[in-house]
Amino acid sequence: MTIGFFDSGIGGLSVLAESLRRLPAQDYLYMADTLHVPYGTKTKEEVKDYVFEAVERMMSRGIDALVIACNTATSIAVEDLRATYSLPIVGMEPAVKPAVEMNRATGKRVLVMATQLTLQLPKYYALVSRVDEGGIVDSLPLPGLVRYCESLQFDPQVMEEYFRAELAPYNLDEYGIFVLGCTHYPFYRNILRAMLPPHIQIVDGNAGTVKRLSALLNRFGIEGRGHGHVDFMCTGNEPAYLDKMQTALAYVNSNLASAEDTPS
Ligand code: DGN
Repeated sequence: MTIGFFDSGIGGLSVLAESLRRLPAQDYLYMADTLHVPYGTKTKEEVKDYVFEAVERMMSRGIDALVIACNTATSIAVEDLRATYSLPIVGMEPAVKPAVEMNRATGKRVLVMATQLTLQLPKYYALVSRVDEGGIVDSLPLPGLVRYCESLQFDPQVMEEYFRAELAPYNLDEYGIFVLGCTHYPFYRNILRAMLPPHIQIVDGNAGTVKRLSALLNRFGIEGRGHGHVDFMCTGNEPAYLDKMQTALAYVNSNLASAEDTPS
């Protein structure tokens, strides 16, 4: 059995890493839409076409379940993908609901970071209006961050400077929790952890997505008989692509959420 993971680039590796940890007996096919990354600044229509083209290529390689390991692509295409393909499909959602719950006791605000497109879409508004009873959720688009990540820019000094500039308008004492609502952002978990005041928790939706995947695999009787083998595909034609994927997967592994800041 093979589980397909899709993202515009390397961001979905943060979800794949979580899945390799929790579901090591599956095999995986990872597809990156390297021709069209980043998605966050494209139109809805463009992104939907790109996602369908890439998923079609994954289908022809043969997958038994699909994870849309990209918040932007999920918001735009997951319902249409489910209507088109009969295999189990799991998408991403910024972890706003668990964050609001985990944060309740602090009385502080919640900051959701994601791509511009994710934060503009009706799905996000619907999510926030369902859970944000006290009007405590703020949203911060980080349009430059996917590009940094795709160029494997993980230098703590450079990235700290970037985050300090983005966070300058915010009074960090007012915030109790940050939500990483784009699958590229957990690459920066350790850098953020080191620079943020210790009272600010950092959560992402990766563990929740892998739990949903696991439940769906059980429901569909898709048993794990693999060994955590990962094949990589991309839409572009980059000779160094495989090396990049492997470097990025190793790097994101060292940034995975620890059990205590994982939303259940
Ligand atoms: N990783 C994608 C997400 O979770 O939204 C963003 C990718 C992009 O291309 N901007």
